[in-house]
Amino acid sequence: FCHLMLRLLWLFAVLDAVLLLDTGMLFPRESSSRELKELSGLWVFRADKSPNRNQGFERAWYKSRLAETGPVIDMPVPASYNDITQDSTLRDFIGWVWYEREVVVPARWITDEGTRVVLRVGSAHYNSVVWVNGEKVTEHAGGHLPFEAEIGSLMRKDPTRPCRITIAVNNTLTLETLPPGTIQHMNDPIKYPDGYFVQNIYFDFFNYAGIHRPVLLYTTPKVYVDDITVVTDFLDNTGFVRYQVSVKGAATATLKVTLMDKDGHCVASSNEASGVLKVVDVKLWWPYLMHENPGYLYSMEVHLMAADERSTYEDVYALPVGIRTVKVTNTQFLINNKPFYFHGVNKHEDSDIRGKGLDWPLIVKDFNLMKWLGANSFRTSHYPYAEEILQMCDRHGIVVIDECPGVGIKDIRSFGNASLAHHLDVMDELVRRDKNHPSVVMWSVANEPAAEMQPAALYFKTLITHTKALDPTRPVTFITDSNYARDKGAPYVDVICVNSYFSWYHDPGHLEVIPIQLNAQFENWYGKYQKPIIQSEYGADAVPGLHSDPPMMFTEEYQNAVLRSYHDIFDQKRKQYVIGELIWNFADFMTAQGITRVVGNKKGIFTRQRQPKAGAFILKERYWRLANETGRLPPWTKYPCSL
Ligand code: GCB
Repeated sequence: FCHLMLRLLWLFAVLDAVLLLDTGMLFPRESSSRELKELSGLWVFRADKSPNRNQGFERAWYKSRLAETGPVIDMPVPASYNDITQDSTLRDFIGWVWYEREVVVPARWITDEGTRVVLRVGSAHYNSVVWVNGEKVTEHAGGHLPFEAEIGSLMRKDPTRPCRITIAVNNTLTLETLPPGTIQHMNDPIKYPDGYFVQNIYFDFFNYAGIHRPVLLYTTPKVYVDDITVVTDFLDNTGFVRYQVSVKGAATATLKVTLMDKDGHCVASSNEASGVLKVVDVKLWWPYLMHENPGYLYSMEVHLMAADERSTYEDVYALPVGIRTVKVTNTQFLINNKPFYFHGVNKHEDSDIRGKGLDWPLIVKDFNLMKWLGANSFRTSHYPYAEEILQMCDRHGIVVIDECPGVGIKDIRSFGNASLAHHLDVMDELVRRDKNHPSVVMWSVANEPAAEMQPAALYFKTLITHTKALDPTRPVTFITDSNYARDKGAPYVDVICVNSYFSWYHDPGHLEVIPIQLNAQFENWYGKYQKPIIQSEYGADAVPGLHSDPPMMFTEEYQNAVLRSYHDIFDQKRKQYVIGELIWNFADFMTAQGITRVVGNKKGIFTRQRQPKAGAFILKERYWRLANETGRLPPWTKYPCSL
């Protein structure tokens, strides 16, 4: 009993911390009280190619139809705009681009004053300003995360007009954006044309831009469920779901909260806005290959009723809930108190033509490939991925290390107060968006920052403690490279993640250095911090179809040899404190042009078109073997029959 009380007290304490974020960012879902209208498809588009990129604002392009301001083209949404046309100046464009779409909504959305109409942008790169019928409704700094604005009242001003949505998006990166970058003006008239400037970036992926995720309109009643937070635990075969529902639009409302199992049976219920739901004979959420029934989700249905002098309001929202726990010891990562070994991949949101635009065929293909490979996890290198992807992870039991866009923090000026304040805001937005996903088991606050610089120690201490305070239920990491001087964040993290490219960037061509250098890497980090370690990146470029034996760099044989050599050391260290290995990268991806990149980064084990290189088969054999050893596979899945 005592044990149970302690559990419940813990649940209450941590939930209060998660609640510090008081406004919600619930994923828009249809229900009996909510309608949804996707604005995917063709938008009107114009890049502002004026010398200062500011003509659109100076001439107020949002005030009229975009086509009336000058030449426009068709642009699909969601998609990056870079690879859609044959125009290299649009591919490499830096500055403001303008999107526009006219929408007609059902009349009742306008006539019913008790309806809220919300415009939501899943993500746009990077800075966005949004107008409806020429009036500014919101702006947002940073890509990868959603933002929204209530626009019903504005639409009601002139119900006869269709609703014209204008979104201006600017992909310029500065020292204070995430990721950071710099704009460099080249003033030498002998070398450069007049007004020439470039965007410098410090990360290794193409700076795709545009509206990358769906834009939609959705409705809620005037009194509505604004947010739901759940924190889960279990003891023996009883599960606990501590929850909190935030209501907006009324001081009081009646709530009914019901937890349903997969078959639609109610397993627990309550009439309170917050409390603990007790689930007998709980079915836990398990990772793929760790259990015969991975990714089990309950559905928490929240039913709200409220009234004012004019009307009554009813709102319904259903949140998928997975019941599981996550803990870290000095040497282990525990999911539901069982050791979990990450055998997975690093990904990118990246593909031909659409760039970083959300694409369902690609998402489903990638999940099929990950499952084929026997991967149980991935890291969202180097920015938050679409919520639709995390929902797939919840359902399929794919474990996620959720990374914020803190990549390429290399300049000392990017450790200043303004940068830190923005980084903290981005972590707030990320935790607010992803806190309820059972698949998300750890936050990553940055990738390979220049953490040896003096201000980094305080920067990362503040950032990591802030993140832990936001969400005490998940461990926090930051990703370092093999330079030991860059350990300034290490004292504060729960898990050490290290990227290393022995025999590639260091001692290129010398495969024989891998065992000694990798061994030293692990011993040094563990010796100093006694924290579990994930090899968060390792790999080698392989141009598909390029062969040589003995292996040479850039051939499929060399990639194989690097993988095998790393795996030998992982097999020694995973018996001690190494808790995971994530290949760099799942698939080839586009980068900026440069002398080390031949049409992009070729470290994928799949090509950009998702066909396997030889390395994919090595990884497949290994991952299924690891799953058989570390997981709890039922006999009939012991080995995929294709092996
Ligand atoms: C890294 C980076 C990743 C790069 C990779 C590479 O350490 O984290 O963004 O793409 O190395 O291939 O150079």
